[in-house]
Amino acid sequence: MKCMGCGALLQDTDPLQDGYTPKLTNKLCQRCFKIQNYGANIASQKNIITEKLLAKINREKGFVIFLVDFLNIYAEIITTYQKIKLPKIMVMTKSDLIPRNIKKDQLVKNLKNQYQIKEKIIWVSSKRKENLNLINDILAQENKVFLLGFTNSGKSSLINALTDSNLTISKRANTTLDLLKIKTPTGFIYDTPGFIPEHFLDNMLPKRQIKPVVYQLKNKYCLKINDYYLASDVDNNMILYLANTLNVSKRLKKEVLPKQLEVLANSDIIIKGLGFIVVKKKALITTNIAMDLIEIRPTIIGGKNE
Ligand SMILES: Nc1nc2c(ncn2[C@@H]2O[C@H](COP(=O)(O)OP(=O)(O)OP(=O)(O)O)[C@@H](O)[C@H]2O)c(=O)[nH]1
Ligand SMILES: [Mg+2]
Repeated sequence: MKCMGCGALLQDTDPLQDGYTPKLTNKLCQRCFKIQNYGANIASQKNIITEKLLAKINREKGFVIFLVDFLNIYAEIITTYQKIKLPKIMVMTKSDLIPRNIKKDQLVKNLKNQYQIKEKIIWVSSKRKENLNLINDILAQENKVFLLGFTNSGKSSLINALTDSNLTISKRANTTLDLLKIKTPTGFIYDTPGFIPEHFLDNMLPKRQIKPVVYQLKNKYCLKINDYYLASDVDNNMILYLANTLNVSKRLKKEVLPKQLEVLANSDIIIKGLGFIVVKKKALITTNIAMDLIEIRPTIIGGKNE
């Protein structure tokens, strides 16, 4: 029997392993029980290997809905999406978090251009139940649908919003651990374990709608985001699309930051797992953030990248 929250095989022998339950007649493993009932913050250590999961799905027949969260889109995510051979669609979820100043349809256009995505992209919110009819239309047409995406993109939340299932949802990575087949009125939808990015910051998800914060940063100042620093060699404007829960302030530059990035005007500096920062002017950016957590792209918000 599989745990109905995360898909792990239920077992009553090793409390330290996934799927443990003291009683095999339970529907949930102990971890899911604790997350669902006490809001426990427990991450599984299971190693989800992207290539293995992709190969498994690519052997199947069916339709793929690939979920992305607009704050966390970067090359690794798009490359993984492109490796899916089944007919597919990209769905940008958590639309309730997208700031009001961003026109969602324009954002979709920018994403399609930037990442050369041929398939349709639609946006939904599981929290506000927005556009769920578009997903229901797909479910009505396809009898076997796989919901794929990186960890925390909101796959299990979407299935819970669409059906009366009780999948485990959490803000930590690695919540769903194996495929779980869920009945829909006309077929099946599969919840799947999230792909795990090679490098990212876990546990930094925003709870409320993002308010982009604009910093006018004179070049003798730097930005402090929790323990991360960013500075520009010229007076610059930076617009932060980050969780409102982060501690952001402006500080005088004191020491030289070890890493350097050259960015064009209107670039996004993506901090994987955190969100992104739009840099308005061409600059040399210095920072203490590890380079494998960072990616630069022309901004998806709009503006000439030069
Ligand atoms: N604001 C908002 N938050 C959402 C939405 N959908 C999911 N979330 C949050 O995103 C986090 C991750 O949700 P999950 O449904 O567990 O994500 P997942 O893709 O199933 O994650 P894994 O099982 O680890 O792959 C949770 O904190 C959810 O509450 C949404 O539409 N809006
Ligand atoms: Mg899940």
